[in-house]
Amino acid sequence: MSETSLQTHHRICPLCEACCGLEVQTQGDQVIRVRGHASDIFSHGYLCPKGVALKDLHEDPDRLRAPLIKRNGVFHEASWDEAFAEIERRLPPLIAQHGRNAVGVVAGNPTSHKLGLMLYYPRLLKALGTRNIFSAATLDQMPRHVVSGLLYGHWMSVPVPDIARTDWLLVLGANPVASNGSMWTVPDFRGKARAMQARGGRLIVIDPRRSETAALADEHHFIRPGADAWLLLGMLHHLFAKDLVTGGAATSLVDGLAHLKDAVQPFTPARTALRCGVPAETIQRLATELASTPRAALYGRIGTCTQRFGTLSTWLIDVLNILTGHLDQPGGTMFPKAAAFAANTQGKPGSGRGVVTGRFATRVSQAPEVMGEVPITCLAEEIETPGEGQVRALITLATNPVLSSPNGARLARALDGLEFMVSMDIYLNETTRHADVILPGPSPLEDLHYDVPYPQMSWMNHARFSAPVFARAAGQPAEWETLLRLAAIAQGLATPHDARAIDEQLFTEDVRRQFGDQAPAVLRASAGLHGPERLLDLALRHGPYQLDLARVKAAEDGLDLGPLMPRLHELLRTPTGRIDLAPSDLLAELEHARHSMQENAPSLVIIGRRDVRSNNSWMHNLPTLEKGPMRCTLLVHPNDAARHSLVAGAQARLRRPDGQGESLTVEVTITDEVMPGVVSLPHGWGHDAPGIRLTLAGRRPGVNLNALLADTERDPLSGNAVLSGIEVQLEPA
Ligand SMILES: Nc1nc2c(c(=O)[nH]1)N[C@H]1C(S)=C(S)[C@@H](COP(=O)(O)OP(=O)(O)OC[C@H]3O[C@@H](n4cnc5c(=O)[nH]c(N)nc54)[C@H](O)[C@@H]3O)O[C@H]1N2
Ligand SMILES: Nc1nc2c(c(=O)[nH]1)N[C@H]1C(S)=C(S)[C@@H](COP(=O)(O)OP(=O)(O)OC[C@H]3O[C@@H](n4cnc5c(=O)[nH]c(N)nc54)[C@H](O)[C@@H]3O)O[C@H]1N2
Ligand code: SF4
Ligand SMILES: [Mo]
Repeated sequence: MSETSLQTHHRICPLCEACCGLEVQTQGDQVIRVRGHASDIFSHGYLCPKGVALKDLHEDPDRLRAPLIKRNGVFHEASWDEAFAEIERRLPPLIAQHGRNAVGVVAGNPTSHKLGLMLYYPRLLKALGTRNIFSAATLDQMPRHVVSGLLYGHWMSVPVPDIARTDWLLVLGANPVASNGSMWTVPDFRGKARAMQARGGRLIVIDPRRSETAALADEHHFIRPGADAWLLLGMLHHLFAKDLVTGGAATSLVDGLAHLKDAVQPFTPARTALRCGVPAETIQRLATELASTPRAALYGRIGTCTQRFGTLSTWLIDVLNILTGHLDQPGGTMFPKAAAFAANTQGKPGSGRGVVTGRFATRVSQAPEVMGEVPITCLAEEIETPGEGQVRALITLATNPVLSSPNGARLARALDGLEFMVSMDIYLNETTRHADVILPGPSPLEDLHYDVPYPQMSWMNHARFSAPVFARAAGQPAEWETLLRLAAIAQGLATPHDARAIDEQLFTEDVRRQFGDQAPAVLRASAGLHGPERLLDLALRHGPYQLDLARVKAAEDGLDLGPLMPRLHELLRTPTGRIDLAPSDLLAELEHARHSMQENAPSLVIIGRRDVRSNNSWMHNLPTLEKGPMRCTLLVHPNDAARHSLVAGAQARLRRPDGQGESLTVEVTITDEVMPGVVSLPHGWGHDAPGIRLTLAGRRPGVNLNALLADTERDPLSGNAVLSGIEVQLEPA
């Protein structure tokens, strides 16, 4: 084949949870174009502008291609050996002197989209043995994990709407038309929602902003930010009051119904309507429709998670689905069955150990551990506060918490106070500029791909693998190799440099432990494979479909493993093999919700927003996405604009009345798409820090919403940050 012939590669997009199948056309070492892979069994050719921008990402001159080491405050390019030598020189002595908890780890969003990071990150954690583990999960979906753990016995047992068959879908606090879905892998949500509407189904959206998804909906209702729990409680009250609690697959498995019924008595729709701003008649009608539509589902996401009552709201969503007979039913919410890596397909079907939280707590704020980690909003104080267990060194993996975590400005100062910081990241950005060593990963097109978490939350069952489009540049390690080398350094191994050898040893040990007598046969079956591919092959062989990597690789369009099927009986991993509908922690939260039912709405609160051409904090440097109007503007309702003497395009100053955080100066867009009393600003902007290497993003930096938000507000059960519904003051700048 000549150097110049066109080649077509099929790739799963690693950028967001939709996991679209893409077709990448290349010529030699150039990307010619990216489009949807029409015959992909899962996404059928759908893609969004970010998928197209993979070409820009691959070509971005600012993307790091060699490690950087900081000396006297200035970054210098270094070889990989020099970078690891620097880490070996500085990290082990810190651990020796101050103990294992002196090293903190923060893992970010792209970690979950990378096979190597996902499978080898636990190796690094094990080698470090630290309790100071933080991740974007506590800025995002931790309430979902807690509820899945409490009700179904595993953090990752996440029911998703069966959109292919539902006739009524209520979406709270999610905007899948812009975000392409989350904790629900559903490429082309718009197309699937339209198909539902075409068969007579209805889409209803509850959101303080008339979002892109609300614009598509049959019905949209504003809700006071942070008040979803009261809407849902009103619905639940109505179900009990009108005897609308129906049978269904799950009801024979539930305990605690009587407790629950008692506990929701105070939450009449008349009362909860005042708190959430949705009229009582609407609350009652939605509950009746949910109960009387045979195929119906409730789905909540960022808006319902990133609030003070995040776990309570998420629990209520599941409770409503269960009590109306929709959980585990076609057209309701169902549990996907992943081909690999799903704990709910392992071990004895139908019962298990369940989950516990709070096995330890953070040193400064005593925030309980959840799912092996502690709230990211505790990171700055753990770095700043002296004493035993203080975080003195930090390893960041694919994360930019200075922009993505509340009180980013404080966190930036705290990072400067560290004795040592290593970042595995592909950019020199607002967070990694504080590092001493930056270790870049390869371009996504130089990496293989298989999704670990997302098939556990997908709209249909499937298995898809993609090979790298391009070989990695000479000397560039895969990220799993970098993680193993870091792990070996942390453990003080004598020869930490040979990632392949370390991998061999760890794999063999794991297989012997897990398979006992069968270990030799298991090892033989994976001969010739190594690294993440070998772990994937093993997981596929021992998964519920008994596949193997060769079979998945051979399916160029992906393997269709069928529609979602009822599986609650075998999926449960609770100790009782049943669902406790009324866990004591949640009944306690109901008490708190009852106490705050009378709270008055502040006159102005802020919420977030996502735009289809943006991805959290890190894709603003790509020409395809950067085009067009500025996206980091503050949406203000006309009444509020008038009240604060603001005109369209004016600059406004935002601050918190409690004096926390920093004030922001931002351009105003006046629109009635936001509810009166609510302003909306996207997160992930503010690319004006000194020393960063984001040329294009720096031309229109925007402002950092998270510099305004406080790191003191959390949902107590999950440790999730409160990012929505925070009181602000507005004035002309
Ligand atoms: N106010 C407010 N804050 C929010 C949110 C909100 O709604 N409102 N949303 C929250 C949510 S849901 C999330 S998930 C977090 C996300 O916050 P983070 O976890 O910080 O993730 P990103 O902002 O996506 O930043 C990703 C980082 O990974 C790097 N990166 C990209 N690709 C790779 C790769 O292949 N390898 C490596 N090693 N690095 C890579 C990027 O350069 C960037 O530094 O933000 C949260 N912050
Ligand atoms: N284009 C793009 N896609 C993305 C991302 C991105 O940054 N850009 N980020 C990815 C990530 S990490 C995630 S986690 C997902 C998130 O996916 P989604 O959950 O769909 O996130 P958002 O688009 O922020 O939608 C949240 C909606 O909740 C509303 N809302 C805010 N507060 C409340 C409230 O108190 N109650 C209710 N009912 N609604 C409220 C907001 O107005 C917004 O419309 O998106 C992913 N996809
Ligand atoms: S929606 Fe866009 S970013 Fe998300 S997986 Fe599909 S192409 Fe990639
Ligand atoms: Mo997220």
